[in-house]
Amino acid sequence: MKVALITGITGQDGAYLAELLLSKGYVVHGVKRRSSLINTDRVDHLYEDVSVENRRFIMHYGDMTDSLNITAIIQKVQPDEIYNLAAMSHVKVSFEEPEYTANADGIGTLRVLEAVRLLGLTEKTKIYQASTSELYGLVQEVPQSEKTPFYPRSPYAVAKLYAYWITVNYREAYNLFACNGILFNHESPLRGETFVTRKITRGIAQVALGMDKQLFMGNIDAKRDWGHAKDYVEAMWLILQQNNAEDYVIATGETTSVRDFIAMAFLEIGVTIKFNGTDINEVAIVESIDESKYLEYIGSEFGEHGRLELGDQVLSIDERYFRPTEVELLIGDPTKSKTKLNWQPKYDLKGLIEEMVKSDVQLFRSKL
Ligand code: NAP
Ligand code: F7E
Repeated sequence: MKVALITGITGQDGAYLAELLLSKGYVVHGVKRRSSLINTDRVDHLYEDVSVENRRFIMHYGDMTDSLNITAIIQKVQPDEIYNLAAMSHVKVSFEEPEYTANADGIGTLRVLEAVRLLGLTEKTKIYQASTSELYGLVQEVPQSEKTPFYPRSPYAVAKLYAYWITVNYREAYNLFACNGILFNHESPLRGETFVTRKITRGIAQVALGMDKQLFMGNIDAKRDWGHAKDYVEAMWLILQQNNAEDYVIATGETTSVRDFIAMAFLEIGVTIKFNGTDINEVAIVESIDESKYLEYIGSEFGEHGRLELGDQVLSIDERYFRPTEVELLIGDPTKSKTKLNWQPKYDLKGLIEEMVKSDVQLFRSKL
């Protein structure tokens, strides 16, 4: 049985990856942070009590900012594969916590690599580093491939730039099997609530159920290459199953604006919206409603604001969500991962939106 260690197991990707590896027969160890409230919701269904014999899902307390702890966990687990997913992953928040982000996301990666080296595990342990399309930032080429130069635009992306290069350096210097997956945005019903897609699907569910009046958004003209997290964790695993350690772009090859994502998500519940106005004065209003679709989806119970009606204003722009420096356009070129890894994503954007909206409508209906 192969043994995997996942840092960031309580996050979106950590949860899907743990499920995937367990389904492949791995013993899965995960690093979770101590917090005053329980933070393991995404993996609670995988939990096995300490009394269970031959447990295949084991959690360890840890933090990417603590070298001794990271080294001790790796020494204890003796993993065949490490998936380094732990990070302060929110781009906007990284402007407010730049030093912590550099420590956890940048130096944290060094801590993992150096622990493997110092523990004499370079022959045994393969390492996956969660690199990101944010490295391309102010894009130097369209679409972005493994060869496109980087131009990071946030403290998060700069920290991840260090992590990217220290992974390459340890591969070249010490012959470590260490790879970067340069993953473009990937989403799911498990996505953190403040990332744009989840904020939209949660917001639409609340507005449609009369629990809120409208969404407040930042730069809705930004474009992203969005895929489904379930497809992307499969790529992480494939990257570590190759004969050679290499870096790969994982993307769909299609880009969509935040504006179009919002319109598509409203359409999912039968509501067509129209954008009016410009810049920070732009709003969206309800233009038409497919009654049977809306009611079939939402049911007949509504919160204090009642049901949606034609002409309702359902979105405003709020400057607080703008970033000091923005990444306007991302679109990946997945040719290498499709040909070399034979990676084939199963979801398209419509399927992703449908799953996320359904899940959030169900979530908020249960709170009515
Ligand atoms: P996520 O949902 O924000 O999860 C991040 C995980 O890291 C959580 O388990 C979090 O723990 C943990 N973590 C944060 N700081 C830590 C620290 N100091 N020590 C230990 N653990 C820490 O992120 P995700 O979407 O799953 O992304 C996984 C990784 O891929 C991240 O490194 C992210 O930067 C990168 N990435 C994501 C995308 C994307 O579109 N999702 C694309 C490219 C790259 P808590 O649960 O306790 O907060
Ligand atoms: O923003 C715009 C925002 O926060 C996407 C992380 O997983 O993917 C993620 O980073 C776009 C940006 O993701 C709001 O300005 C508009 O242009 O969902 P996001 P991100 O910044 O692309 C990469 C690949 C990672 O590696 C990161 O870890 O949407 N936007 N209005 C908004 N964004 C947010 N969050 N909230 C808004 O109200």
